[in-house]
Amino acid sequence: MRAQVVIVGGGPSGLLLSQLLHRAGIDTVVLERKTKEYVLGRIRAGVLERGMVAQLRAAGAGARMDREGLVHSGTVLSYGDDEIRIDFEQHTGETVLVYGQTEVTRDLYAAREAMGARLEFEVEDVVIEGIEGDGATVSYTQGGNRHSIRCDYVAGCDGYHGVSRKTIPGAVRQEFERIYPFGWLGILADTPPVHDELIYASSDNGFALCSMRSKSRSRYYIQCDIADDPANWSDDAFWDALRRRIPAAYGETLQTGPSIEKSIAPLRSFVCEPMRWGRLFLCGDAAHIVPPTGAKGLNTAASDVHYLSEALISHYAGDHDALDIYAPKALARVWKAERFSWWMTNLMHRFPGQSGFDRRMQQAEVAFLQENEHAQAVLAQNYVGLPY
Ligand code: FAS
Ligand code: PHB
Repeated sequence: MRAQVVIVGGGPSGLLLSQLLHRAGIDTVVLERKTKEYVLGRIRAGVLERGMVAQLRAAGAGARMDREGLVHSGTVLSYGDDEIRIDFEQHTGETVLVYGQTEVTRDLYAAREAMGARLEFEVEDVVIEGIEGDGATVSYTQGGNRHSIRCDYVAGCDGYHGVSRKTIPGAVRQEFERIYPFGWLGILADTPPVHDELIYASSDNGFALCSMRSKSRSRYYIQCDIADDPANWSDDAFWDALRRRIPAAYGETLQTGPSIEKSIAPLRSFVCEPMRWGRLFLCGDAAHIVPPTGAKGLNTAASDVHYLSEALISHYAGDHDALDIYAPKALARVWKAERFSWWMTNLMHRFPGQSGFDRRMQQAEVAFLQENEHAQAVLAQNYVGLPY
């Protein structure tokens, strides 16, 4: 088989990239380790930056998002019973869209199938070769048979645990990491959200996030021990812990119900440099991970895809310098997303063994945010998404 670009990974990065390239006449194949149903069963991000919204529309996969997505013009940060509303529109003129990653992925699969895309599922033992030569080869096993695809370029969109990052020689790769000493226990419930905007709550009992998927489906998270297990948490225990972390006024109106999903996400900051090696380009979680506190994971994958799709389209149109621009440009925005996510995580969480001084530093940061419009504007600019 042959393709201009082989895309390893059929999550949001791989699907969005293949859709944008296909619409520009560039031939791709997407190789996905799991089944489509498994990929769609993942519950992950919930907030889309303006850049991601624009890309989904450009990919012809934004119609349901525009119908069902919830436009949010601000968010609430609370500290005990004190709360600050960050007004995105006042500070940036922009909003964000609340629309789950699961639905984004579903819409992208529908768009890819409508275009007759080459999507290969349940592939195993993917091996990427020849990325330093005059053409690459990607081989894989599917249904017990070994296949091989010759291609010009490979996009590694296979997430943190994928194979593409490890294809870059270890002597070349530089990896930067911070692992946080806690996780997020998240639940999905068919209950009306406790507030019409998101609430990022910090309290002496730990962090909580009140989010949503629609006006009748809520998504809540509480900070939990890094070694915790969802099985340790009854629904009632979760609701009680959440109530103790959000302002009392919201705790009194919180509508609880049975959880329909319960899982724990570890928190880490991670970046791999370079994001390109020869004919291999890394995109999304394959190259970087952020703690979800700043809602930047999926959205930074989207900016990678924007830069890479533009570079490949320019390259195939004859601009042979275009590909050299991808990695430095993507990485510059990745590090700004890493900084914001790290800052939000340090601001809002209770760290085990945190000293009294560190706690006062957090409280002083929140007090400054409460009093200073410019500080609120900086948070708003980062949250709605820095320009591409
Ligand atoms: P993904 O990991 O989504 O997709 C990679 C795909 O590659 C997967 O489908 C995988 O099956 C496939 N793959 C892996 N290895 C392969 C191989 N060898 N061969 C072929 N295919 C292979 N972000 C937020 O903004 N907010 C959140 O609340 C949030 N919560 C998260 C919770 C969890 C548990 C995780 C893991 C991430 C979360 N994220 C969140 C970040 C998440 O949304 C990612 O940023 C987003 O999924 C990135 O998309 P991809 O780069 O496509 O990677
Ligand atoms: C979510 O709705 O899953 C969500 C929203 C905002 C975040 C993280 C997760 O920062």
